[in-house]
Amino acid sequence: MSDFFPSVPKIAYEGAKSKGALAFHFYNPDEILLGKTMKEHLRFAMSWWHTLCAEGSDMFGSGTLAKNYGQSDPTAYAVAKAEAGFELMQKLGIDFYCFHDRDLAPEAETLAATNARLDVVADKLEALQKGTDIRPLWGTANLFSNPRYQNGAASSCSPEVFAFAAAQVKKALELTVRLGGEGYVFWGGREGYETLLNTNYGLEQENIARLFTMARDYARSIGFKGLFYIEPKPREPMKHQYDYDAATAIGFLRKYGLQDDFRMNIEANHATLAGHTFQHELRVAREEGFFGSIDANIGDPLLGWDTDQFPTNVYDTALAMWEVLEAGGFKLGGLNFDAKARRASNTFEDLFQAYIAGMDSFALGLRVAVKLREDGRLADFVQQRYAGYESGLGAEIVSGKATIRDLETYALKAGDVATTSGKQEYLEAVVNSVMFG
Ligand code: XLS
Ligand code: NI
Ligand code: NI
Repeated sequence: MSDFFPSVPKIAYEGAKSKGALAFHFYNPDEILLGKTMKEHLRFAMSWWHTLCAEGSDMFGSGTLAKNYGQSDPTAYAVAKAEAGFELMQKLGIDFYCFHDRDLAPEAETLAATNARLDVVADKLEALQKGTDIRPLWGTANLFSNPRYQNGAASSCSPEVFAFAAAQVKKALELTVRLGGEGYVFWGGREGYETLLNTNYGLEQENIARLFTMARDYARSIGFKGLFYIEPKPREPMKHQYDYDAATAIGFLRKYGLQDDFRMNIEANHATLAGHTFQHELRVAREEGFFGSIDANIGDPLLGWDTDQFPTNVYDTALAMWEVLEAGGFKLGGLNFDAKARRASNTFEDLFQAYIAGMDSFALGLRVAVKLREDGRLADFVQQRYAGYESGLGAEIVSGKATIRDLETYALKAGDVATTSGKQEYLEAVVNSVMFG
């Protein structure tokens, strides 16, 4: 193992009572809950971009934590970054990573030279993975940073740009397959528009579907067995992002016949930007049969952009893990920390503590979700609330037997109906009693 983080030991589970600052308090990887280890339930992943690349720069100032790993040559830097990433994952006991092509290695003068650089990094990653369980949870292509993508990638007005995007996706798929990746993500990047005055909305939508279809067919042809994901996000960077939320993205996939290969990658902060809760987006994905993977982070309720903070709100993680358990758990997906330590948390120790905080928060969320299921009051309440549809009039509606005329006859005779209480406050108190009881 490399030694980029000498002050950080291998992080161990020390239990809730421990005050250790570099230890897990709730995440006990080997502990069995509902027949699976916590590690199998949670399938944590490291995000290459925030963790190994982002130095904390913002609109007003440069980075606060240098991440050049002692290298100035771009290829040597990319290789050192891979070593640092493996050290971090191994110290935290994380088995998955997520990457954009451009996180692995910076772009060179030409696409061919960039691809050659990526091959060097892929050799290194293959060597580092050997003898470990570490592999990509998913790969993706960065189709938004380079200025050529100013008008979008697949949704660009320029076929030349479309071709560059396709070439990047092809290479990113090859890397994902070569490294044993279990998924491939499309986050919309700049797929959207600023004004309809210059936009052919219909053609842009179709072209996005064309790129997805090409990618799916090519990936299958080179042996990719994993899942594709769309990661919905509204408002940023384009004012109108096409994959606004899960419902929108699912409708798109169904329209273009992509529903068998694609699932959702739900990011908490993107959900809140869309005016939804994290749980809502997971519920939509689950109920529609599109539950897939999660980008684990949290936004700031006072800010209107993607702050990508490490998740520490246990109420949110508990309700998210409730949805994950109801979906039958992760299959190929997992919990990717698409999150960065705050700019003023400017040491590598802070980065480890941020991961520990996030992993412990999801571990707590899992523990609460398991208890909520065992407690049963929430599920029982919902079952009772809709019990009317199990017999009599309700069963006739559900089975399609009742016609609109039958229902009118019924309503005319009934006079009026009794209302039932939704009991929201009681249910919120039940959640608290399970969390803290
Ligand atoms: C940006 C997205 C991005 C995706 C991968 O907001 O969260 O990081 O996860 O392209
Ligand atoms: Ni994300
Ligand atoms: Ni995001």
